[in-house]
Amino acid sequence: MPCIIASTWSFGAAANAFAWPSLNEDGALAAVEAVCRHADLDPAVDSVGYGGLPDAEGKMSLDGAVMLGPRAFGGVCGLQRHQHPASVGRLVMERTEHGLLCGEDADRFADAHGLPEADLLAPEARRTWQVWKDKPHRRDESRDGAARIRPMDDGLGSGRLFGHDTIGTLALDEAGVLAAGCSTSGLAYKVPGRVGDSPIVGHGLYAVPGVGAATATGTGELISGICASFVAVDTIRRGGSVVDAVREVLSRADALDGLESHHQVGVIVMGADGGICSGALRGGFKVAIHDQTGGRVAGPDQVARPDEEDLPESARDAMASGDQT
Ligand code: SD4
Repeated sequence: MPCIIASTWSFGAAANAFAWPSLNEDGALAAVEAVCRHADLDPAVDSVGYGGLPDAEGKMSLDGAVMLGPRAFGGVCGLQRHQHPASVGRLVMERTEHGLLCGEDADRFADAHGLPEADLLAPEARRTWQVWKDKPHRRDESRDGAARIRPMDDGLGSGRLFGHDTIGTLALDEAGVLAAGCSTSGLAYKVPGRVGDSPIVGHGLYAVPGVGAATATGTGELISGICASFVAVDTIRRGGSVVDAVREVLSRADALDGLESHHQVGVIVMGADGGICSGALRGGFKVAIHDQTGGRVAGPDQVARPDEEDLPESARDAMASGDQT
């Protein structure tokens, strides 16, 4: 079986390379956990975990999960004192009868399993939040609303996704085991308590042994609304290809009411044979793939709205000035 890891965004390339030995030595579950942990820890990636942007009150809260199949998944949401939600999710999967723990109880669960506490808010992220908080907001902007910024990836691995904070990853190991993982600090300046798609099976990630796996990134509410990862894997289960699976997700995303220019849905689908297809509602999404031949970063195979490849000029200016409101 060809071993392969595929992760969202170009910063996934460094995480894939870090996780590659785990895939070969410890299998697909260890690999997706390692990918998530690498992205969580890299403060140069202002996109996931430490270095990510906090909620509207300046608090960091992390969501994440791992999944091997419909009877083997675990996640946490609203983690505030521990750095690696996918690792805590793995413990939920392996040590409990449950699938998802939330908030302070998830942190207490991590404490009970000996995971170290960490300060999740990087000084640079705190400064960025402070600027956002102190800035007079226009009347049509909610101070309690998440940043209305579409994640854009220059493909250089910089991880500058501006207000979006997720890694989603899929791995297939030599034994043919498929695994999926997600880790995120969610949307910047989200309403405290908000949980997106990333820790929820069928939304941010899904896997069915011998069938396929999928992960999604972008605007969590849209991804949840179409159960994007479930739809992708179920398309394969019903006889479709990975290409069909991506097409199905994108056509459902594209048909949603009230789409705005900052909305994005990115998806990666992996078949049981390691075949991969990726797609995005709009341009700006990147996929990092690592196999025996090495690592590479590519644009999505399908884009539902290719004429909306680039952000409007005004949004680019805001990004260039670091204005994440
Ligand atoms: C969320 N889907 O919490 C995540 C954020 C994300 O690129 O993927 N950003 O909504």
